[in-house]
Amino acid sequence: MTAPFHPASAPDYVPAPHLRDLQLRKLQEVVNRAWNRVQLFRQRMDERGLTPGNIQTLADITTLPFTVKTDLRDTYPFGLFASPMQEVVRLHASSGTTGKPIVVAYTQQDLEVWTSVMVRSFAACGVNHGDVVQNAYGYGLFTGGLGAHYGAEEMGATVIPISGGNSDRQIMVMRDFGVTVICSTPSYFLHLIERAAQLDVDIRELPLRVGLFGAEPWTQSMRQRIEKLTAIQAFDLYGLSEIIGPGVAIECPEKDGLHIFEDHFYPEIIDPETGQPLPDGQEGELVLTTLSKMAMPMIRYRTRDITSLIPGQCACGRTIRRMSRIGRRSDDMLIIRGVNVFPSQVEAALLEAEGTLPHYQIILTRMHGLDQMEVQVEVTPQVFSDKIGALEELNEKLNDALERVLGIRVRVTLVEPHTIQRSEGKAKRVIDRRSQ
Ligand code: DLL
Repeated sequence: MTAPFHPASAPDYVPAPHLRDLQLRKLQEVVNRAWNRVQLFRQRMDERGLTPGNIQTLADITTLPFTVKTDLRDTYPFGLFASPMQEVVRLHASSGTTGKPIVVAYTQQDLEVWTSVMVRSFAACGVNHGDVVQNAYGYGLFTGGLGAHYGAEEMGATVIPISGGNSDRQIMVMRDFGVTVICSTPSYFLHLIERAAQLDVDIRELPLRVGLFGAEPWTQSMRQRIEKLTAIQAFDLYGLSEIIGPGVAIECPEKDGLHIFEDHFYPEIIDPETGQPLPDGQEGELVLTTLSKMAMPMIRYRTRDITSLIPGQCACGRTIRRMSRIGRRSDDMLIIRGVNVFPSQVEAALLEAEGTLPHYQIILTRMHGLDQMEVQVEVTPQVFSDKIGALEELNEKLNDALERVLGIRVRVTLVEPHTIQRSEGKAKRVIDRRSQ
């Protein structure tokens, strides 16, 4: 599939030497801004004996201090702002799982940049004016809703700001309003697919053709399931509140990695243990520096997301670099009886098998001091209504598949469709009852 060229995508094709020049100039500016205006950054530069003048080449970025999530919490709510409140026109916040939320700020110019990267994201997926976009990302403090909204609107598409939830209404709107593009978390879209079937709506017969899915990890197998069930093109959209929200990186029709909007976000990959930079192609933690942010510049922000920068140029012709899809975070690793387990490995193993539904949950408990891991997975009604042998056979198959992937034996429980709680936003894959 190739998408017609959209003029907003022009910066995606800037020759690399020009892009590097632009990045260096913008890096120098943003470091200057943060140094002059953000006390924590100034202090960390002082400790290293650095001033903005030390940034002479792009490679010098590695001398700069990292910023981490706790820096945002420790300076809650406004401690990292580089603009006075009079210039801040929007605040968003992300709750996270523990403690205080983190607060992020935007000037008018920051919002314009955000909108422009979302326009480029939609364009890369072949969306254009004339499309009808159902935006099922949550509106509110979460960046997903408004981020996608302004991008789609700026592009001239018709936006339906439906937000997450109320699935029956989502299906009605999708069918009656001629929706061609859906934006949501992949897990919520799976729920919509399922609900549509219950309501006798066949998504394959609707004009829906493209989905921009993100805000949570999802696997290639999950994409295949979605595309098979709905006959749409499913694209991976990446972003995080600290950097801007959705629109940091997007897949193109090649679906061979996500293009990072490098003219605004400078990527590095580091070894999460040592903090040392890693070469292209090697997997590590993604570190991002905002090159354009005014209200809240982030210098070398450690995302905790694990990926690699893909060497070479994409067949689509874009010059901006790509990263591989984010399957996991360095902090979602579970250690089960000494073995490292990632939920994405579980997802991939489960979805390989016929008869499973893409709804699963991992439940951790502790018995006699030993960690136990149970994987609950829904199976199709057919498997459930078949004779008992079919269930046992599938159970055995999944057990073996998981053992092969994880290296340990875990308990698989097959459950009926709709047993696992659905989420309207990010899915909760792991329930940890070990401390209860
Ligand atoms: O989730 C922004 C967003 C909204 C992205 C809508 C895409 C679409 P936060 O709530 O701050 O922001 O969460 C950011 O979510 O560090 C990743 O761990 C994860 N994440 C986001 N997109 C993806 C993706 C939004 N495409 C955190 N694949 C990030 C995997 C993702 N993980």
